[in-house]
Amino acid sequence: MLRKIKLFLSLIFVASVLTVNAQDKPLSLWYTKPAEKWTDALPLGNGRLGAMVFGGVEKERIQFNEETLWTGEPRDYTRPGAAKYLDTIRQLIFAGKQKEAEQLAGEKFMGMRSDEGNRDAWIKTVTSTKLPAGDPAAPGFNDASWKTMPVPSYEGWEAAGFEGLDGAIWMRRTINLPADWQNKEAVLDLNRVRDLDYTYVNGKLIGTTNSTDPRKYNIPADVLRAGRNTIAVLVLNFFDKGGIAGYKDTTRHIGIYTKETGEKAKLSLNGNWKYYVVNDDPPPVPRYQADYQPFGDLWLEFSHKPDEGTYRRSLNISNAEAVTSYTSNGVAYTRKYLVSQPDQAMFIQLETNSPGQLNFTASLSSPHKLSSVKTKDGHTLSLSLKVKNGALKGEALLYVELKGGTVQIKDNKIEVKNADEAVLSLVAATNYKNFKDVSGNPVASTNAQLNAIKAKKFEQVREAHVKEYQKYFDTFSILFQGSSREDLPTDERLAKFSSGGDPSFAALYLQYGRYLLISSSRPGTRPANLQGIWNDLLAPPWGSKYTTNINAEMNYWPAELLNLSPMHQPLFDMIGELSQTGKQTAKAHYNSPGWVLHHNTDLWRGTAPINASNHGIWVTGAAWLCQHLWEHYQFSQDVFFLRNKAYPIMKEAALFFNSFLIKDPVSGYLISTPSNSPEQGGLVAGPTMDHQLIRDLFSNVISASEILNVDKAFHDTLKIKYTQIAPNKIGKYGQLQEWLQDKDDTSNKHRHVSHLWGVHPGSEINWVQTPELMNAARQSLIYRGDEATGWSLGWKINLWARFKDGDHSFKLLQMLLSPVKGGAGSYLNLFDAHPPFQIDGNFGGAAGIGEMLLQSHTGFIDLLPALPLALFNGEVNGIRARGGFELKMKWKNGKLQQVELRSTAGKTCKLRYGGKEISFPTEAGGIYRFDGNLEKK
Ligand code: FUC
Repeated sequence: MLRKIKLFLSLIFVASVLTVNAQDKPLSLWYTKPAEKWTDALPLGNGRLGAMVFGGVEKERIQFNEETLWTGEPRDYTRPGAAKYLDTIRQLIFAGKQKEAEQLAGEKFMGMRSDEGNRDAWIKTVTSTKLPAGDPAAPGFNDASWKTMPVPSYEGWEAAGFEGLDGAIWMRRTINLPADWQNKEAVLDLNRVRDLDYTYVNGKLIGTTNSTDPRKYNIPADVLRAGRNTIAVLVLNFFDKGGIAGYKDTTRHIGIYTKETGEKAKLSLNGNWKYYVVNDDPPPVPRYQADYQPFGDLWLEFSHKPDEGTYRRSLNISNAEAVTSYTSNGVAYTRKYLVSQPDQAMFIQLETNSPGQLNFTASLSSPHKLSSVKTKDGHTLSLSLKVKNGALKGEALLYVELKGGTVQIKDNKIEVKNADEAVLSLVAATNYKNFKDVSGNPVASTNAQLNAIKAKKFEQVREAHVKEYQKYFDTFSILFQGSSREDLPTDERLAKFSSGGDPSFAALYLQYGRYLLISSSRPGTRPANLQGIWNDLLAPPWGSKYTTNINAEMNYWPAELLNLSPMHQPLFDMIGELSQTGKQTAKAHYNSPGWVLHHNTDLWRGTAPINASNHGIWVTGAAWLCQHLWEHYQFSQDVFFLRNKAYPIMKEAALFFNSFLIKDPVSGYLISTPSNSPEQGGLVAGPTMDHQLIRDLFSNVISASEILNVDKAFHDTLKIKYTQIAPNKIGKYGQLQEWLQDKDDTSNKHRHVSHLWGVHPGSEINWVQTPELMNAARQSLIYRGDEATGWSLGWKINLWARFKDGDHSFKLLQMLLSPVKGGAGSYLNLFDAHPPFQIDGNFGGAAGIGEMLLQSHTGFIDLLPALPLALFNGEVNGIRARGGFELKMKWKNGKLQQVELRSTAGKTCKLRYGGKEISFPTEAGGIYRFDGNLEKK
């Protein structure tokens, strides 16, 4: 009876969810098979904890993250004395000596890397380590007890199941050679090895290389034998991808050939090689910035298989819950997964419709070398870890609660037998407190987190979770009508989207972008990094950190427009922290007041230039981030925020540029130098993008100081300087110049379209005020072409929307929403592929669809400014406009039918549609309705 009541109550609950959001059904990603790859798995998150659910039946993997687990430690990233070289670098650039400028900057101007370990000593140790069984290079060595790994591994042996393996590793194999190879000179071709190798044939050292050069080693005539020959390589991998990498082109094999017959008679050495880890603790490699880390994996094992055709896994983004369901021998099994913000934990409820039939084991593991799993009590496992080469430690607890059945823990594995239902709770924490302080206690934190939820029932935490999530998600809804493929699994929909039809898939994609932002950037957490909060790799691409010359900002393009303003807060918090560290960098590197940020930052809020000087010295990160503060004010009209949070930081950023800008000796304009147009063309004077960014910052600081009635003198200075900054220029090909000189290459297809910043996300170039520049910018984008990496497609979608070419914009959306085939597109879980996975494209794409429907960057609210044919029928509710407005719109056959506008700040509203403009005063809280001709209703 109790069960029936519960079922009834949960049906009511589901029904109420449906009425809250009429689009529940389309708002799901679903599949008919479990995830094979990480990018097939479904993401969950509460801004701090992230999880990737694979949905396996016999073996379920839930990979999880905690957003503060990074490598590194709090430290000063600036290079003392760097500023001494600034003038010389500038003079070299002005004298046309770019390479010299880059070299000097590379040596004297980049930030400080973390400490290097004693590599030479380690190499000495590992190369002289004797194995008890003898010399592994020797032909007679017995490697029967060694395991095997596939060779070559272009993406590193990590990709072949050896995640986290760095160190000194022997790799061996034998090969039978024809009798007539004896006494012949030969070549051993391994191509790339990461990083250093000592390569032996039949016990003789034939080569060693410590670079990325291809390995083609000569084998002297007296080395090869008829029959069995032994190849042994001691591979030393210091960091990141390891092993014999071979050829990227997989049709080319590594191998061996005689000089006489040449490469065409090469015998392949591809295949399984024996390996033995001599030492997996190489000394630290100096790093400019830190890497975001995976935390661990939760594994569930079942000893049954699904009945044919019954399996389904899904992610419902209207309530942030994943479900895996199937029947096995006619018994139904359902797992529900959620990551709760109110309860700061992941919960998995496992149910069956046949009481007593639930049997499974649950265990924890971690890719971190310094990690261990222990049994805490009869219901709880703990996972403790420490990041290698860093200050952070992590702790996770997995707790199980049953209805019926028994639980016991054996060999650190939870065993559940004959249960009716089980609920697993996972909590995790680190010792990170803030970017300067790692004195937290993760054991105490996780104990407290678990104690707070132990007594709660799953339905209770689920209800609180859904309520909290929908507070954000339900502020916006969207419908694109037309033929739909909602009845197909998401992977099939994705495969078909670019061939047309299925406009509701675009709506799903937009809402998925909002889902991902809510899941990776809740108020009080760290901002979404390059992968949001989802990462399974110890050495993720670009450290999965924050690249500020496009990627970090793109993550937040949907925040205001698509009604997720609270999700913007973590970025503002980070900007506040960067303004502190950036002050030290401004002083040490430029001897300037204010704050500066270059093209990357990390958990520790590094602001100094990193990597190569030709692209690492890019000075306008703070200007771009400050645009987000101003945009938040624009959309919210929140003067308190402007006065207390935004303006002080914006002003400090402007103070930096006020001192940094110098007079161009040729044109006399104020220019930004040294810098670069991300990430091409090298170190230059006056890239167009910088000037657009600095003008934007100056103009926003000027407006803010007028609104707040402060800093009159500084306001006046900026007003003068604003007019002296080098202007946008149209070049000889009708293009918008990317650089100060008219030197654009019209065949340049580079992914960055930095000089179009003024079109989007900036606004100084637009059809109303600067139509010539708008045309030139459009021409530049035509030259750049459509093909691009994921985030670059995301940017171009927004740009074509600003050019008011909805169809072109949609075409790029179709490219972004295509299955990954080597290039850009989307993975099966609709994560954006740069490739590899980078979340920015998801956010850029979502915002771009919004820009097709509404733009408000020129003082007017433009309704349906770039509506593509493919989205000719639809409605949106909750889209936001600058000035403090929220809109509800319906359109049919490409024509606006009705619009309802809510004013949140009581400002005058200017609407524009179909060549008609209207302007009217509003009252805060007022609602204003119009028909498709902007006539009042
Ligand atoms: C910038 C881009 C790359 C990549 C990286 C994270 O450096 O140029 O394409 O997105 O950031």
